[in-house]
Amino acid sequence: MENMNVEYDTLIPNNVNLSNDKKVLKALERWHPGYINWWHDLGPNGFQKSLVYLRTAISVDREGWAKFDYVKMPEYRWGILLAPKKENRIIPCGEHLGELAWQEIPGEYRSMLRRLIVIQGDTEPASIEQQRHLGKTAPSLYDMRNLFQVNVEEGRHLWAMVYLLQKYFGSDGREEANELLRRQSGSEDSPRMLGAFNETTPDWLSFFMFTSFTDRDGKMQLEALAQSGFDPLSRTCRFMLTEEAHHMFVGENGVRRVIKKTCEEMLKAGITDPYEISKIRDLGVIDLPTIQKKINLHFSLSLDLFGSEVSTNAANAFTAGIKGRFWETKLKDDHKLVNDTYPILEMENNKIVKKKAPALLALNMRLRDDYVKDSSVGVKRWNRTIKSFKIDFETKLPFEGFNRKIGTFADTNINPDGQVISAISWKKNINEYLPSDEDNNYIISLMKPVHEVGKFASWIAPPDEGIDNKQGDFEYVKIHEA
Ligand code: BYC
Ligand code: FE
Ligand code: FE
Repeated sequence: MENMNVEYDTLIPNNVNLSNDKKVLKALERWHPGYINWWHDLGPNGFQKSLVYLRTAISVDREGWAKFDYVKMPEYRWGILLAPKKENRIIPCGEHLGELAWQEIPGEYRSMLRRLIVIQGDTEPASIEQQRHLGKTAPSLYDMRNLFQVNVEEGRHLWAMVYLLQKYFGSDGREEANELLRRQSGSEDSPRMLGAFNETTPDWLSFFMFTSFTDRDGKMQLEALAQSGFDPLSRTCRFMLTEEAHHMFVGENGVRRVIKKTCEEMLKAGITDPYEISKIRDLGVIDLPTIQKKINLHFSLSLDLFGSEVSTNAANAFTAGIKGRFWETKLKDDHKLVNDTYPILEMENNKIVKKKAPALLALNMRLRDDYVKDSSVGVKRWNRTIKSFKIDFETKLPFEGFNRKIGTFADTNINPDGQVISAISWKKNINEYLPSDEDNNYIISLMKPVHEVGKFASWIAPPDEGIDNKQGDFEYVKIHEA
């Protein structure tokens, strides 16, 4: 058995025995100051000296996970943590199916692996940059704590990818690691790599939508990379997935609490029509149609993260055994897919047609389908809340072709119901589909910080349960105590 204890005596906390891997330790120690500078410049704005009630992993087994304590964010013991090795793990798909998983990089797949690891690594600091101003408008200390928990863990995910780059990719890995701190979300000259990570997250409803929908893309991509025949990547992603669950909880529950508060206030005021927008806004809550528009926006941005429906990149990665499907090992087929087909949607003469494509080429579409299924579970929960107030409204996921920039639907105007429409009609109705400036300004106007212990902003209900079973009057962030 290899030693999987977490070392805290090195500058870089880790469970990969870095104290015996001096070269990599040195490389990471050299990267560390840049990370800290980046964290101070582009990480959470303010609160760096506050004490935040954070969860830190002290070991990678189930029992070791939940250690909660007050920590200053820059002192959070992020660390490089890999899930335990599975002895004799085999490559689950592609042309190397059944061979022992690789502990070193196979030369012929080096650049493909590097690209995937760099893209994955790029999203992590990007999300922190996108969320950096939100601490200032947190609707409660509970929410502020959750935001910072997500942020420090995304920082750890960056470390996890940088470790792989530094350990396995030599000097070009080092360069890529430096580039990860140089690109910047929303920058003109050196933007983050994927579209959704250059958008802004200007308000807390956006944050909850982002963690519901975009972190869920993270989950799906990590599940696919956890199937990798490159074992260190698989183990890294398996551990990241344990954190991802909390990110999606924060998002899905956050949206649910916003919905709940809206419904409560409508009921109290005797408003049953969810489209009485101005009356509902007078109550200091966010009307359900605006919440739906936010869903439309964040869901469509997140779908773009799956790439094109038909992709040779995806086929190559699968065939190489570098990236599997969602829960690959549980699927009952030959795991090679050479002769299989998969149903896809495609634009043809301005019509949406269902077609069969070679299954290998359709792997992005397949992962996206799994993602849509996973997302719809959350939507059902939101609707259960609305229903419990007997309000006649259902949130729903827009059609997959709506508002897309990547893939077959990119150049077509399609409404949320899935009808192809004219450019004129799109322009005319855009404010019904996506949040308008007025909607966004209204939401921004609600973003007033609430720092009193146990109190919540007008537009969001308290959670049903505290973090770590804490009571409602728990001080999740000691803002001024240092
Ligand atoms: N934006 O064959 P195609 C997370 C490019 S989120 C810009 O269609 P492929 C997190 C593509 O790069 C998970 N460009 O797609 C969440 C390619 O360019 P090149 C992040 C895009 O390669 C919240 C070209 O279009 N991890 O962890 O099969 C908080 C043709 O590509 C986009 C991963 O994504 C786009 N949206 O699939 C924090 C896993 N889409 O190379 C963290 C690693 C495509 O021809 N990445 N392009 O110049 C991958 O597996 C794949 O690269 C993708 C794209 C799924 C992203
Ligand atoms: Fe992440
Ligand atoms: Fe995440």
